[in-house]
Amino acid sequence: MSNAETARASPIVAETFDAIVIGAGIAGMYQLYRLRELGLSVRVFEAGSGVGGTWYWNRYPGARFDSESYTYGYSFSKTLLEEWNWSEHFSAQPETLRYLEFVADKFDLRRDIHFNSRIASTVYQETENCWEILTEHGERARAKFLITAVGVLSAPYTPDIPGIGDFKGESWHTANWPHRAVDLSNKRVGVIGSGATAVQLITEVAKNVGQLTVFQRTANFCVPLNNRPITTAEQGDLKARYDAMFEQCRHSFGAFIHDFDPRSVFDVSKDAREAIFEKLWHEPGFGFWLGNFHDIMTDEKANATIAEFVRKKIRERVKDPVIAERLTPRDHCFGTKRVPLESGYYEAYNRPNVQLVDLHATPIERLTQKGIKTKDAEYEFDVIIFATGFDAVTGALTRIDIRGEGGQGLKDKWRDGPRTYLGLQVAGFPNLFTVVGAHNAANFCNVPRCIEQNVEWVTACIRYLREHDLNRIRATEKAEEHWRQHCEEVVSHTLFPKTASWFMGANIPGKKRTFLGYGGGLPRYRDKCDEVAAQGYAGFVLE
Ligand code: NA7
Repeated sequence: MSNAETARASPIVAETFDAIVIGAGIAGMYQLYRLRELGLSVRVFEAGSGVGGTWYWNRYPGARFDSESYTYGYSFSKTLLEEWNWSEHFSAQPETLRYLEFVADKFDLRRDIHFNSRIASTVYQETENCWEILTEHGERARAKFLITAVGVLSAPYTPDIPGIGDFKGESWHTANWPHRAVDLSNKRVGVIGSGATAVQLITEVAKNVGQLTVFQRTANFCVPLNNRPITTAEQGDLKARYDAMFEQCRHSFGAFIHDFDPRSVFDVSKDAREAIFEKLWHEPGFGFWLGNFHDIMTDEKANATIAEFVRKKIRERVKDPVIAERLTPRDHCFGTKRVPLESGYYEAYNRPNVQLVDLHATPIERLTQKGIKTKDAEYEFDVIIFATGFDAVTGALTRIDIRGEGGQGLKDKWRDGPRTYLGLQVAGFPNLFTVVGAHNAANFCNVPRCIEQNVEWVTACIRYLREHDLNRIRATEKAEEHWRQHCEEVVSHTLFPKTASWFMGANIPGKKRTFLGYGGGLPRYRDKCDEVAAQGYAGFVLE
């Protein structure tokens, strides 16, 4: 019997709460804080042994966020904003985890969080109108409201490569990096993948590894992060500008302090355009992508101008022209895959201890006891690192056995792509809220900004139900179908659907290829959510 089956058979009596939250990352912690304010009894179940979600799991060298630190933290508490000092414009994982631990302590969150408790299943009990959850250790609990705060990129994906269990050295996925110091100096290390994670990891590891071999399938358009420490003088200035920065984020497409230039690439001369690209190239963060001409995301001809600019930069930075060409993306438009931000990534390939294997030319055939065998060679390693990404957006939910009305499974319902209403509820799953769920603006966002919007909407909804003596909220099939059509319509005007990416679910074999987020940006998404609430939760049935 599996752990989950053993647990199902166990007679443990379920504790009952007003609300259960799954996940103690940025979203789950904030949801707990807000529901406590409403006076609800809340229990958070967290798979890890500490808070932090993404920042708890992703401990690989080089891990850091690509949002400006001061726009990434919670905005809800003035004292928290005042007390916390970020040390860099783009903070690294250890500091971000310390920040989230600080928040947990400050608001005394841990007393309602049950750690080391991965949820195996959750079933809606129709007669009692409650959700019963079951952890992998066999613990049960019940609540009227269930809120999933399981993250966008939290279900690690390791490809099913033949011989994967044969390798005798050490091996991890980047999201399961060991919680101990890892010494890679003098080691022979193989990295599979070249996405945003690999780009951060490779840059850092290359500096002190014995020999590093990168197995790349698709080259990416990487752009400089331009990170630097925050000086003491800047600290005060940034704090004085918090309100203005959060307001700016509220109104920008991706909730960053960068927003698209309303002009077209072709509104300016070629020289002027190149000068703008050059200026943005030297600015910090996502400005080069999300602060660029708006039509780079909608018009292939406009996109070609910026794609060529980045290709030129790669050629300038990588000394060996063969390696430079291998690192040059030619099969997708700039920005239709998540743009990795880098701090010396291309220069890593100028080092004598780093080599790049092009998997298009020589695919991996299998893992062996000693390493990785491609079509033309066997590479021997002490350590193999899988930087192979995530079953994004839907994976963390479909890996839980979630059963709604009539025993319907969420995984079955989403076989042909996610179906949600506002990315916050699913028809047939009453009183279940999916914070940062599928078809929700939070999937293409400076995530904490969207998390706050999601959590505040859910909290207001639960408050409304309580104030009106209502016990149940469920999305109608009709509203759900309208939302699905709206999401598809919005993204059809962009270049996203043309590229195989995790945004499209295309990185997971067998997963339906469809845009998993909301392509209309945060302001438009928020307006839709607010409109629904103002109409007494139109599209939902309240009972
Ligand atoms: P990504 O962006 O999904 O990248 C995963 C990488 O792994 C990518 O280069 C893939 O190549 C590669 N991959 C996946 N499967 C294989 C197999 N079977 N063989 C070889 N290479 C493979 O994940 P990341 O963790 O880098 O980034 C995820 C997000 O985290 C990122 O967008 C940020 O928001 C933070 P492919 O491109 O599919 O050819």
